[in-house]
Amino acid sequence: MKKGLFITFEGLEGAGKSTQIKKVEKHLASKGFASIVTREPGGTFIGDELRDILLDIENKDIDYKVEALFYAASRAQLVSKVIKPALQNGKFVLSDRYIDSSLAYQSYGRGLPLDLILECNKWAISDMMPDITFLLRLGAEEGLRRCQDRTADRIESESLDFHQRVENGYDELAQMYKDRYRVIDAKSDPEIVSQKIIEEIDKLLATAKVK
Ligand code: Z5A
Repeated sequence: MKKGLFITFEGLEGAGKSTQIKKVEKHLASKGFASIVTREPGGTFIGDELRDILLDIENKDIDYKVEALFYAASRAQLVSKVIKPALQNGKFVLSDRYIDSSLAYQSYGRGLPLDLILECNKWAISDMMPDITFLLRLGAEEGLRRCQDRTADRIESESLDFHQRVENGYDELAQMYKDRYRVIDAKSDPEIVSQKIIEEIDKLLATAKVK
């Protein structure tokens, strides 16, 4: 039976997901909660192999269906080998991207049918949905600007138009899944962003009566 809490972080590249996850992990540790951090795609041997294929800039001709299935396959392996066991052991799971990334990028970004991406991923994750999802909201231009000093991978090197479709997709998802989503303005200073996230997590801890 599931005991730990499952928290996911979503948003465009450069939104600050990894930065914030480190702060949340520290906050939870200060309260005596053990957590593990996962990152998608990847996080298992098979997932990391798929990550290499998915992000390799040489693989520009990948079929969008194959792309969607590889992301879902990486996620299925991560859920069964890492996320489910950690939650069953009472740990918190902090995941840098999860199912909503496929809805935002493969459906809103690539134009694949939302219901198919959703169904295929629900099967992949055995219906293991997050307890709470933080959308770190940042405009596509600002996100790309934050990451301009590093070498762009296959997805990062997509057009601004693609990243804007993903941005709009996340906004629609936040409306669709109001109960699960917490939308956080990611433009502010990292400390302010983390205060807002931690406030929400503390509320969740209080209501979920996690001991
Ligand atoms: N993808 C997909 O298409 N479908 C899927 O199902 C999944 C993923 C799961 C994975 O890339 C790519 O795969 C991703 C979506 C796609 N591509 N895109 N675009 P990744 O794992 O390599 O990258 P990412 O997930 O996009 O992470 P990121 O670019 O590293 O962003 P981040 O983790 O959100 O940001 P960060 O590393 O914490 O910060 C980035 C920079 O901004 C860094 O210099 C920070 O110091 C700075 N930063 C952070 N916060 C702030 C604030 N508040 N103010 C100013 N500067 C800040």
